[in-house]
Amino acid sequence: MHGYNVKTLTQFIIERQADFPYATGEFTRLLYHVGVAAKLVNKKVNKAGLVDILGEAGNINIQGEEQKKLDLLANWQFIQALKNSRECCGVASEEDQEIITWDDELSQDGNYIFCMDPLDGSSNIDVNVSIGTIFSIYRRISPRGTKPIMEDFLQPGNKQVAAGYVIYGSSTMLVYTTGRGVYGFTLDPSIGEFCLSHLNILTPDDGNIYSINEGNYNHFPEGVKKYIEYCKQEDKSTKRPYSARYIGSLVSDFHRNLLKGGIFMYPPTASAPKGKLRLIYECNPIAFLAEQAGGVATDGVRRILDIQPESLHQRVPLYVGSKNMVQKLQEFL
Ligand code: P6P
Repeated sequence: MHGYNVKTLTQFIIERQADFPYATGEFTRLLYHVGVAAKLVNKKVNKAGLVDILGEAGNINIQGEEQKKLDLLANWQFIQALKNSRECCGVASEEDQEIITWDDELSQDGNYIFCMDPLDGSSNIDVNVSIGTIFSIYRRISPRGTKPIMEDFLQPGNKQVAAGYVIYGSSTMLVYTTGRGVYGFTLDPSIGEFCLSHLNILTPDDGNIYSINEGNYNHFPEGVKKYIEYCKQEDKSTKRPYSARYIGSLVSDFHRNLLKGGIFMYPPTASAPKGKLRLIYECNPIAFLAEQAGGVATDGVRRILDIQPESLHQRVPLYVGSKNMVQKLQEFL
């Protein structure tokens, strides 16, 4: 009899509930609902090629980008699940200009706020490149029983209670941290459960992969140009020249580097003088995960998690990955 010893996300969350001071099960329920939304979005992503949800949704999202239908579906799906959890009092999403709150008392009693990019890398959807959901969870600052306010969402990343991503790739994985290590769960479609597959992910201190869109090379800061040249120099003792790997989907590039070692860079460019990636729902969760796995995440000057956000959709440069690689880059910056 070949049963296999599987631990589902739900079992794991409940087991780890005891890690939480004054654990009341509220956070457990919230994370459970994130898992449900991830499974539902996965279903849609996997069928994207078949069902007519490809292509432009026609309207422009607040980023001025063509909004693809799958973006809208993923955004709606996560917001529904968060509302159903009754533990979340508000949501900040890349797809919505303003924070999302609800009028009912139960939701306003929620202790957590949720920031997300519901489907990052959506320009990759139509060409079947893996995409992802990125999320970040905070305890609210404003009193329970009221609607959350902007200050609840402008907390620095070092106040995160949890962060994670779902990668809809060759397999679908949910990777998250609550500040006690990074855990990976792989979706087993045959039982419809996320099963623990990576216990306590640690990123190598060194790697030989560098990820950056070199099309913007001419506009990079001098230090970044020098580091890229360093990556290309021959030096067997430091495994150089490194390999250039860039998918153009943050979750995919980050996930590969997290497991194998490497550095991901999105510096300021001509079209994005403050960097392209968003602090609140892209850089902060990625930085929390990177640090929990032993890596480093900086905007070139500041630790990402220490940056005090000023606005909901604020962009920052991002340099994240293996400790020694990011530190080498900082020498050039
Ligand atoms: P570029 C996708 O649109 C995204 O937001 C991230 O997932 C990805 O890392 C980045 O933009 C790619 O940007 O300018 O290199 O195409």
